[in-house]
Amino acid sequence: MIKPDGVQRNLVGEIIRRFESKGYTLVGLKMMSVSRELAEKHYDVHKERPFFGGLVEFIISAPVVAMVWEGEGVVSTARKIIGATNPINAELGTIRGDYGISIGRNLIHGSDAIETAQREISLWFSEEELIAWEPTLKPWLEE
Ligand code: D4T
Repeated sequence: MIKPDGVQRNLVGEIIRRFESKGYTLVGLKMMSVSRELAEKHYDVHKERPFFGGLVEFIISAPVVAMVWEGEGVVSTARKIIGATNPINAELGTIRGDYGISIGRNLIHGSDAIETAQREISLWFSEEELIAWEPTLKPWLEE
């Protein structure tokens, strides 16, 4: 999910480009204003943390772009493409390393495990919004 700072900073195209160029397949995409209820559910694991309130306010403060990407190793590789949670520690070449300076403005959320991805996909998308398609490029990307 491209967070409000990524949208406001006109980085939507750049962020999508990184996943597309790597070879992943886009199967879901929508821009949306996030309800407080969805933001709270999404960050439920952090509800006892001191930054929870501010994080929820931030996520609902402007539109986000929710995406579902598919392909070999996508969850773990996406974490590498995204970079460390705190952009100050994120390697250059990652999204957060190249475009961020502050943990509360780290541009993008990525699911941290397959089970989390499954939970988050069903939270953010209905089944009809997910498109199963066969990219003609596939044999050139995966053996
Ligand atoms: P997300 O979940 O947004 O992909 O980030 P990470 O998986 O990399 O990091 P996280 O779950 O630990 O943190 C969730 C979210 O909270 C913000 N945050 C985090 C913050 O504002 N202050 C903090 O001290 C921490 C730890 C940033 C990401």
